[in-house]
Amino acid sequence: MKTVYTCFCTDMIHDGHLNIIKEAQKYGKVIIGVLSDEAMVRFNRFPSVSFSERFHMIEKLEGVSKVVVQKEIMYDQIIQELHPDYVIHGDNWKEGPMKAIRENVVRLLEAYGGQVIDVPYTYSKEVKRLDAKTKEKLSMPEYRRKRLKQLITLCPIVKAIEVHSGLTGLIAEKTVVANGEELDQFDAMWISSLCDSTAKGKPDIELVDITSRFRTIDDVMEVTTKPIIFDGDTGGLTEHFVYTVRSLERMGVSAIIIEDKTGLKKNSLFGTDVVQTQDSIAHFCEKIAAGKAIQLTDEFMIIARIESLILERGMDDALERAQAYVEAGADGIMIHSRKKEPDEILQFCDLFRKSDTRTPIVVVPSSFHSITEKELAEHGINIVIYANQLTRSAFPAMEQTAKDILTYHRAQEADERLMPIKKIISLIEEL
Ligand code: SPV
Ligand code: MG
Repeated sequence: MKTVYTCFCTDMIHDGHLNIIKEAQKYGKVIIGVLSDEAMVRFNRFPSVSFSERFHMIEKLEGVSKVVVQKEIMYDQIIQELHPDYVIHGDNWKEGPMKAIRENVVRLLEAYGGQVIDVPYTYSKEVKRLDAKTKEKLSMPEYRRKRLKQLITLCPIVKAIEVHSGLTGLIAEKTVVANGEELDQFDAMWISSLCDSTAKGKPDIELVDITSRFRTIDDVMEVTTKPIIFDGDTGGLTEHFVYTVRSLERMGVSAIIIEDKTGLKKNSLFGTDVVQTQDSIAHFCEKIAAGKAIQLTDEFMIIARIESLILERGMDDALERAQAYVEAGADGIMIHSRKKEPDEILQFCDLFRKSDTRTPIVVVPSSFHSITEKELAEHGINIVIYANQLTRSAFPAMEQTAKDILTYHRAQEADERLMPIKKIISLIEEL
């Protein structure tokens, strides 16, 4: 008997899946692959139920002969193992990033005369409703908050991008690329103090108050499901910081990063060009400990950011602080640098990892931007934050458009570069 293979990467079974099984049965014995959590976060969205629950859910379906694990998004390994006569899938994979997966399958099957079967995708009201329900679930505080910790265990390196509005949130949420044989997307979002302030036309000196920062988080949360890392600047007074921790935790934010500076905070990328005061180890540890003592879940993370390299205080100072902050309860360490080369960051990570293999390390490669995620991961880094690139790409584009309109006294010249009106009015889906 011939075999028909399909891969499911879903948290619930709807009519669309049942239809695929029904169609598949016409061709032979049905084998279903369940996509691993690791692959699912890159391809689709974070699974809201565990892998074993998803596996059992599919095992129980009628008409299924065998259920297997598909470890990777691309089908090379699974096809080599199963050698199916057919691979069946909804025809929605002919468009968008999923096209790369279909091409991969076609190529693999062609090698031995296998065939792809495209089944018309089931666009029913019920399918749409169930899909929206899963997505909504992921946006709820109790699901979103814990996701950063889950991702740290699942991903070789967690990739976060800066967001400062609903619109940038949507870019972080929805951008997926198909790079040859690979699909990828961002895992998390960074609410940067620099970009949140810049969007409001204000300097990055803790001037935008916490209520306004929360408002930004809320705008982002309304339209996204991915976890949020909040740039908490210095954390403010310890007496205020504890309230911030409580609020963020309640909102469903996954982590706050606070930096060991005191007094008037200036952006780190100014380095020693401006006066910046580093906090004492003892005082900063007290702040971390107070935050940890007040939080109510095990899921929320307080990450301590070390400014020693920025302020040219040396590697030993950075390492001493890292150890002290971890002992005070920090759930992670962020080490920052404004050097063009990543050497001091990598040296720090290598030395830190000699005595601490567990505490997550976060880096922000804004100035040392040539280093790849793979290299960072090889040095034990767990989270990479692209802290300001969306703001920096939008500003010159907007400025050029303003200049063009002033130069030509009309909008035609600028318009050629712009998103079509039809696209902008339909960019945001209505409920
Ligand atoms: C931010 O994005 O606001 C940061 C990172 O704190 S940096 O600007 O590099 O200091
Ligand atoms: Mg900042």
